[in-house]
Amino acid sequence: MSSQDTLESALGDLERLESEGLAALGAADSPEAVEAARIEYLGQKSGRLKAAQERLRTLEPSGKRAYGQRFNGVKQALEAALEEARTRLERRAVAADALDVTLPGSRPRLGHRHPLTQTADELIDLFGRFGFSVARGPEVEDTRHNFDALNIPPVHPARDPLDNFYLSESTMLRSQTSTVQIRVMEAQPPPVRVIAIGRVYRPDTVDATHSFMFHQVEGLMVDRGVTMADLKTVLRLFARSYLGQDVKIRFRPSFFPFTEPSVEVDMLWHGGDRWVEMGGAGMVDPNVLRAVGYDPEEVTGFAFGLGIERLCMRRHGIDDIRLLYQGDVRFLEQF
Ligand code: FA5
Repeated sequence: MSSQDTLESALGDLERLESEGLAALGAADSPEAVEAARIEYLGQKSGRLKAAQERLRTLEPSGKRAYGQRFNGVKQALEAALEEARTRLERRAVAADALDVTLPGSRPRLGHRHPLTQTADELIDLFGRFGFSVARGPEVEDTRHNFDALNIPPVHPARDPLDNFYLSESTMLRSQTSTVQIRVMEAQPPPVRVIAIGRVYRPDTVDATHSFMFHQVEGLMVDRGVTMADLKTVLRLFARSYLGQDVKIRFRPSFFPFTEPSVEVDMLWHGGDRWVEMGGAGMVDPNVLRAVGYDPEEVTGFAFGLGIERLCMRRHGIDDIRLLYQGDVRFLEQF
């Protein structure tokens, strides 16, 4: 009778072990809690399952079989519950790393075009409306395009190594976009009506209106009967369209080897008490037309080259050219 009781109470203990173990593993909410439950129930040294297994020895032989079967069932149930608890935590860790679609979104920070690029795009648009298409030329130029074909002879002071970035005796970083005039005329017969926009390089001392690298917009129009009046009209129209109807510009007689006559174009700076040079211009010199195989008796032309930085500065009230190259977002954001 007493061995029967022992089996009964042993089976009862197994039952409790199972339900408590399943509850503990089911409730374990962290890797630490799962591990603690594992040690308590399935621990090899002093786990409760181990103790239940040892109890087998104390039972009457007649009860061993029933107890052993039940024990195996409990063991399998607890091992399965441990496995399940581990999988559950793993899944939750993966989910925590993944995108939480309930969080408020963070807006990507969109940039915009640099003010100089904006200016260049507007120039292309404006001159496009005057019938000018866009031409391009290389920044690494040969001295023939930068000087010779522009009627600048080898002895001319503009070719001084101190005033240019030479790469070799016959190649250089172009010092002006006038090079593109030559490239365009070499490539096509008249009539021509193009602008060229790009970087130019000069070892100038940097100050509020000078940089060693800057941008120019070159304009060239060659056709029958083109006159200085056309040049002045186009530049005035352009200045009013880009800088505002009230902008004041003036033309001063000047000299460029590749134009005759030549002028310098100034704009009244913001604040209104100072003239700043916007560019040079003039009627294409007959020598230049001849050098590219055009007949100066047939066609005439005008050309101009304007500093894009200064146009951009005048338009936006920027007082120092260096601001355009510093990449300071607080400055750039304003345009
Ligand atoms: C020229 O470069 C001539 N090629 C312009 C030209 C074209 C004349 C076609 C006739 C026919 P100039 O060196 O003056 O000219 O430069 C033109 C403009 O570039 C200047 O008026 C100024 O606006 C700008 N510029 C000149 N040097 C710098 C500099 N270091 N930094 C910023 N802008 C400059």
